[in-house]
Amino acid sequence: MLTQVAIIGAGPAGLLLGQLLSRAGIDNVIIEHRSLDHVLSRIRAGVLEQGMVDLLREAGVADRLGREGLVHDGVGLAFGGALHRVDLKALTGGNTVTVYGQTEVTQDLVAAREALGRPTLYEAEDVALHDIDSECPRVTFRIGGEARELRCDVIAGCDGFHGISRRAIPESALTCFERVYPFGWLGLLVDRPPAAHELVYAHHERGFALCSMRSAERSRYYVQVPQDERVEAWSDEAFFAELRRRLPAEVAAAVVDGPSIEKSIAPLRSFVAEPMRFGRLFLAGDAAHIVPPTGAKGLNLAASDIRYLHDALREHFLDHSQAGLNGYSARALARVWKAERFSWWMTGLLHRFPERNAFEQRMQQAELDYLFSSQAAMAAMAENYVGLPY
Ligand code: FAS
Ligand code: PHB
Repeated sequence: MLTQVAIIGAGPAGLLLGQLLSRAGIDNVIIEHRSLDHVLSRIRAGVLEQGMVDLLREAGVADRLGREGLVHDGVGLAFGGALHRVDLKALTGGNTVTVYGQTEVTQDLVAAREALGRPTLYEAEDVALHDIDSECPRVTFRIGGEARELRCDVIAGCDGFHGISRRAIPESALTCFERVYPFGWLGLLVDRPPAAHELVYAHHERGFALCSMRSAERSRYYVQVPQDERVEAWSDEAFFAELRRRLPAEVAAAVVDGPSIEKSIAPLRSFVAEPMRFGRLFLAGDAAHIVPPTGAKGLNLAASDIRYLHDALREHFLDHSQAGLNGYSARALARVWKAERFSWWMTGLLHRFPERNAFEQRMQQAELDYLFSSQAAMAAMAENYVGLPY
């Protein structure tokens, strides 16, 4: 098999890149090691920055997003038993966020790719990259036991944190930065109306909690749990009781219980691999970086990476210029590190860190007090939350 761009991974990054390249007339094949059903079953992010909404619109996959996405002008922060609203729109000169599940984004991208008739090879086994520092890189894999090879000009490593693309880069050529947090997020999805019309991030002495949503009928909740917590230890009843303990009274009273349709624990880490390129292999999305979900940046960073990588590949294939590809890693990392900082800051601000000493606990309290006593501090938080410019 031969193509111009081999894309490893059919998550949001790989599918969005495939969609943009296909619309530019650049041939591409996506190789995915899970089934389509598994890819579509994942419950993950829920908040899209305006930049990502604009990019999905440019890719021609934003019709349902336009109909069903919930535009939010503000977000709630709760601490000390009180709920404070951050007026994102007023503080950023009109910018907002859109609540629309990553699952829906993936569905829309899968449908668009099928409509274009572009190839996505699901359930590929033993995917391996070869000659990535040559002008003729190759991908080998097995489908249904049959050995296959895909020759290409460029490989886009969009296979997430646990994928093989980053690992194909020699360790000597890669520098990794990481912080693993001493807790995780226990998430629950329920078909009940949300507790509030905007998201509520809650700091509480028992631990962090988040009230989010997918629609006016479907809610997404999270509570901070110890790093080694098991999801089996949590009944739905126990989850909702703990969630209410961590929320201001008026929000807790509005939480509507119901049977969970999904319940899982996600670990929290900050991670960046530099550079995001080796030869003809380019990393994008979680393959190159991970943020704790507190700042709702993971999915949105995948989108800005794809913006930069798509533009660079267009220059390479259509204008025969290497400038974009040569500048891709530095350009993407400049935005990645700012989102890493904001996600790390939001996580430090809102979570309970049992290992922190008394001084560090006071620093967290002072950070919260300062945030709500300073218009400048609130504006800084707002401009990062809605998303820094691409
Ligand atoms: P993805 O991991 O989504 O996709 C990678 C794809 O590559 C997958 O389909 C995988 O099956 C495939 N793959 C892996 N190895 C392969 C191989 N060897 N060969 C071929 N294919 C391979 N972000 C937020 O903003 N908010 C959240 O609340 C949030 N919650 C999350 C919860 C969990 C459990 C996880 C893991 C992540 C969460 N994220 C959240 C971050 C998440 O949304 C990512 O940022 C987003 O999925 C990034 O998209 P991709 O880079 O496409 O990676
Ligand atoms: C979600 O709805 O899943 C969500 C929203 C905001 C976050 C993290 C997760 O910061």
